[in-house]
Amino acid sequence: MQARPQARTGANRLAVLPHDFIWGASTSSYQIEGGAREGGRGMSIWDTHCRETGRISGGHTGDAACDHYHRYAEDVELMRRLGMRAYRFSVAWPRVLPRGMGKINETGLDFYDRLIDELLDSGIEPWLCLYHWDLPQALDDLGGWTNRDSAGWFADYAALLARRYGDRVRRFATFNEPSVFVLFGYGFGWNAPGVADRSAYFRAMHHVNLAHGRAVDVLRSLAPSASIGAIHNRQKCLPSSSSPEDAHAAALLDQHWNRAFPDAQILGHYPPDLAEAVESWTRPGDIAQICRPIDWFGLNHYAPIYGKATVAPLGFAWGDAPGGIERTDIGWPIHAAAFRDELAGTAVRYRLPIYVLENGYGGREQPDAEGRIDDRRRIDYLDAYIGAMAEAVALGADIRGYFVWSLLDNFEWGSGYNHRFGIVYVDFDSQRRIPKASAEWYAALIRASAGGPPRGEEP
Ligand code: IFM
Repeated sequence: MQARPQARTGANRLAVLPHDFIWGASTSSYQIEGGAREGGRGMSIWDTHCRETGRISGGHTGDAACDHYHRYAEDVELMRRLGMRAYRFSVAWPRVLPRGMGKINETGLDFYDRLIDELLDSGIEPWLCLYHWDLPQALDDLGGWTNRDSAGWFADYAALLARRYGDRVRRFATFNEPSVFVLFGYGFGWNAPGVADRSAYFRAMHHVNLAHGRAVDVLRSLAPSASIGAIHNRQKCLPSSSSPEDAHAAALLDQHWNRAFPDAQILGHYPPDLAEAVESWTRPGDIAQICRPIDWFGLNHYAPIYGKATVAPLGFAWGDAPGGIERTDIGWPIHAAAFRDELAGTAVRYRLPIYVLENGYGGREQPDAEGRIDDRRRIDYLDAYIGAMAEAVALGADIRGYFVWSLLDNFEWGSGYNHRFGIVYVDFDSQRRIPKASAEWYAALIRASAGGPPRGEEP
């Protein structure tokens, strides 16, 4: 490890955080595990997508990723040394159910047994996310999320995980960023399964919401002491120009990106401009099935996003940020006050305890001649964003934890291995891990932050 820097988000600024505030890190199965052909794992839609020419920068795949499938103990030890209290990971559905349903793969289940036990032995609380985008290919062959049966497939998968891990895992999340994988996977066709179709998009949206509600019920009945949430990206949607058409597109983007899932799941209705399109896929009782009580809101945030007017198929397009804005190395705008506002707005809108389950800086850093990675710009970003989170707490938002994205540099979807989000550098040739300066900074911040006021009752 490198020399220990002091946390700059000084103890004063963090004194508003509750004394048992949870500091952790998040990852996801396809992005780090590798071992794609090992232990009986089935194919996922990302295995397929990565093999389609031109989909992923450099033709990269998650076949090896960070080799976490074999190196999980080393990764847990890293987190322990950094002082993390919690780790959010996802289970690869095709690793435990190679065809998505039916025959169970014990070898796959054993892997997560070992990971969970290693975490618990190290004093790190496991936060298990059921779905971070790697749908079994066999289910996609049946229509994937566009098939209404997907809600039942997901409920059965949730039951398997609750029965197997519910004795040791208390924190369960249903989906990570449903609006991203549904919009990019079925609306724009950029992500797996690469579909760009208006009807498929709205069907998938509704079925993912149904699957969420079904899974919440299953988890409650099979793991009665579980604390259950869902993870949504919340980002300010701004117009990419001063035209009224772009202003309208940004407002529409907000309904699709920020509200289609949490409004349905927590408030029991779809945003106004989506309701009619979803209606044709809705059956009596669906909204009640979707809107099941949950215990917390998992919030992911990186940067504002920009809407641009277009006619088809959804009435908005992904716009560029205007010039003159400070950006991360990979080009995402840096705007910490927007994070504060999203946190404060989410607290008021949904009235649930919030855990920040993703926030981080995308860079391209490489080790220097001495093998050190001095990622100052990531530290500056994290310092500003964690400070903004503390401001939201001071404004009254009930925020109970922060998980940095990500523990490790990993497979960043369409960008392959070119964008690095880790606080720990990964040399993808040797699989050597090198904690960056930001890892030491984060460890110092965790040490410095203990000691705020107690908070309300834990769900
Ligand atoms: O890497 C992703 C993650 O899988 C979902 N949220 C955003 C991250 C950075 O793009």
